[in-house]
Amino acid sequence: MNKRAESAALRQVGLEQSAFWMPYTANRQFKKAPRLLARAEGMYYWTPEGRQVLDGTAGLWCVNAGHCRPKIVEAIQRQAAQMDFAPTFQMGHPLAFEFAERLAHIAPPGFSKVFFTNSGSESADTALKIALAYHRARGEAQRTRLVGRERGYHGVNFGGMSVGGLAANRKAFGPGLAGVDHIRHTHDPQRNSFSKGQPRHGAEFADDLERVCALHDPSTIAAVIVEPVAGSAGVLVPPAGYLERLREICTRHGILLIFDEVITGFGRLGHPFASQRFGVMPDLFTVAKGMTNAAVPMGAVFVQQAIHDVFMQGAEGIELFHGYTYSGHPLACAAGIATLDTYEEEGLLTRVSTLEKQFENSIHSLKGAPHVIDVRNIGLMGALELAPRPGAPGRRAYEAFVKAFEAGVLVRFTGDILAFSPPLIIEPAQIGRILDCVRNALQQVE
Ligand code: PXG
Repeated sequence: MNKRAESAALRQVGLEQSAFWMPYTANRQFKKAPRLLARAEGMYYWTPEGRQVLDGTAGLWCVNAGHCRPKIVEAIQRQAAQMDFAPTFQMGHPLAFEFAERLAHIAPPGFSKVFFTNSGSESADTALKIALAYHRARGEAQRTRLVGRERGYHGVNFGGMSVGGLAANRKAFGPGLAGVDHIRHTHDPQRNSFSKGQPRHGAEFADDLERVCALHDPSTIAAVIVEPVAGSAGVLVPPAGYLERLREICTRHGILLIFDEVITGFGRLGHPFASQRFGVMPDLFTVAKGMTNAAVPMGAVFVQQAIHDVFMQGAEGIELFHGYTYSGHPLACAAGIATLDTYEEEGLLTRVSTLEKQFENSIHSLKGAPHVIDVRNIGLMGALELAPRPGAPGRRAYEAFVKAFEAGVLVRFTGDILAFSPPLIIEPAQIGRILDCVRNALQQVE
């Protein structure tokens, strides 16, 4: 379909009555004034009318190598024609083995096993289940409690929702998993606002885990799950020393530490994974998004060899009664291998270290712009927090987002926070353009 026919077809649908119940969207508001994207390449989207939009969010924190990269496109096309699907339950296909090997190769030492899922949500639930089953296999079946953190996001399935700590994502859906508790979040605007990189204050927030341990008896706790940098909550960067202390407490009590690297993985912080940036190793970590450059949905859990080995004892048989029809889907594996090739050829997993300072300076130059009460950043993740408009929380960020989109820049808003996570191929001038555009948008918002 040519561009004109395409937009005509979209108009005919009559979006207000559309069958599409959109995820995480104010459906009635959106359908009255839709914002559609029809094509993408590199750093840009195009609307159905052909208007170019600079992508300041890498889609949804996921298109790390930029859009429609030729190698990835070709790999998917080739694989779709060669073998569309093959089971990975008691069967296999070479690409799944190859991709797992390639992933283990870029992971920190020891993470030699990879369990495939199809999304970040499935990765979180898979990691939690592996943690429970691991303790049981070692004869510590009493370790059934799971600990998350306030303002954490681990997807929307029941496990991830239960350990998650964003109230809006939980309140409509009942009590969630039993045996879940939360430690406090790390946000401390009084001491840490306008921090560049890791905030100075707040390592002691990790001690809140000791409170939870004392309350429940640490020998009942299976795992603690946190995002190394909380993304969805609006880029909450861990205070210096915080992750180290969390690691130390978990180790002392025999609790597994799970990092949710769905956003931080694949180069966002200038290293393949955030654990490498912070020099703190979890026992398990989850990924998705940038794993296939988002071209085909896929996620995974990386597992330490020693944890995996616990499952490989005893009589032979299915060691972990868990998996998805599409675990290791051929199209996703083909996309993933081509994604890793692209990352390697262009040095994208470490490129952010060359962009980080300029990004930091650009985003912090908005200190003093209208409504801005905090600026925070690390790697190629950043957030501007706005003072809420009295009586209308969230409106300012929404209106700034719409204004920026109309001016040709896509950013992300959540509550009164504007978040930035551009593709890792971004050029310095494009960083400047995104933030200039947002500055203009803020000047137009009441
Ligand atoms: N863990 C983390 C840390 C995430 O950020 C998930 C799990 C769930 O992944 P799936 O693939 O099931 O969606 C995520 C997803 C946003 C935003 O702008 C963030 C996500 C998804 C959509 C929007 O805050 N993160």
